[in-house]
Amino acid sequence: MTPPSNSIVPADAKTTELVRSIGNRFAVQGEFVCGEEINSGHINSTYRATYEQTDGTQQRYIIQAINRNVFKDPYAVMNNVEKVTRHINSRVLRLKKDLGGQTLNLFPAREGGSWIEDEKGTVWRCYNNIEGCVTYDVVENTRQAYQAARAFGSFQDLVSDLPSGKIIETIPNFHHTRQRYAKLMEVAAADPMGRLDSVRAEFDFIRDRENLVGILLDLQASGAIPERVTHNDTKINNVMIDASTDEAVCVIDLDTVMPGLALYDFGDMVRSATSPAAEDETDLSKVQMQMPMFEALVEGYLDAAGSFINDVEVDHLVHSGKLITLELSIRFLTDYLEGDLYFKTHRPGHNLDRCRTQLTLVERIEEREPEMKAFVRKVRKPGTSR
Ligand code: GN1
Ligand code: MG
Repeated sequence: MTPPSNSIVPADAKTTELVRSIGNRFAVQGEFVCGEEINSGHINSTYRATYEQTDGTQQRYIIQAINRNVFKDPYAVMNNVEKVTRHINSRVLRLKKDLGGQTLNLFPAREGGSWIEDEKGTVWRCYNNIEGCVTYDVVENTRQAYQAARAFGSFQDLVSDLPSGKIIETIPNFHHTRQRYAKLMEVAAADPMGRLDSVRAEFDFIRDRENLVGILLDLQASGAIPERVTHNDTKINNVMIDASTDEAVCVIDLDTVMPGLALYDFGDMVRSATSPAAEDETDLSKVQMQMPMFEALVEGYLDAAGSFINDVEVDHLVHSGKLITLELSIRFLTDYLEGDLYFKTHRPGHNLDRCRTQLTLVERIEEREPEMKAFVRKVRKPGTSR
């Protein structure tokens, strides 16, 4: 939640006033000092508020507005976040399995409950700021990749005994790649913005890979891979990394914690951590699948999750990276064809640029698939755990 310094937007008077008025409705301590917008993430709006304590120290909080266009039932999101944070905090205390000293906590609203609703119907919540940490949109070294993957693996472990019945599916079929593909076909057929002709190459690239979209769903239906409670948004900038030690401290962005497949989480790590290029890079020659980063992800993830994931899941670690990268390219292209309704965009063609980087990464993964699979087999032999 503390992003790289370049994504913090200096506050204007309007933002300051917004942060002050929302912040003051939560049970935060001290006098309001300042508020700033944190411009990361494509869905919610995030701000940081600083309050001065009576002893002169400063306390910071993260204040976030839930995007109701994406999360149709923000109360269900808050139900899940309450359950997950409570569960993790009690398990961390119980097992003394502290992932670095800080966990995510919701601050109660003054009027009661863990969220407030403003006059426009927007639901807001307030978290502690994870101090001394940064997030990376692009991983800088293999230690960060290892640490992030281990943190997401530990997260899956921590929520593994949270009954999935307690968690509401806030975005149904979120990673149902076959449905994502079908939606793209539907939108392309209607072509509401008249953009299809300009994206024929991207569209055909995706269509050529239709055979990939059902592989994990079929394995799930056959019982070969189990449904688990998973994070579902394991983009690498959703791990808070200690700025001085590069150690992962805390996993954030719990809005899509839902029943899902462990492989969707691993796949999104591959998508977001193996390339040195930004998600919206326009120079596609910069997009690469860096083998050392992939290896660090496998090591970190298996160190934390190797004892509970099964051999079929291990066999599909590489596939999951390719699949989730393809899935996100499908989602970005669908949104581009629909007129940019879902993801926040900051320039014309932004979703198309994002789609192109994903497709390039799919190609880079395909080129190195045998090497990647061989590495997984070397690290984890069938029938063993790690
Ligand atoms: C969205 O807002 P953010 O960055 O946490 C999206 C993810 C995508 C991601 C791509 C609810 O996440 O699924 O992988 O963008 N979240 C939702 O950067 O759709
Ligand atoms: Mg998210």
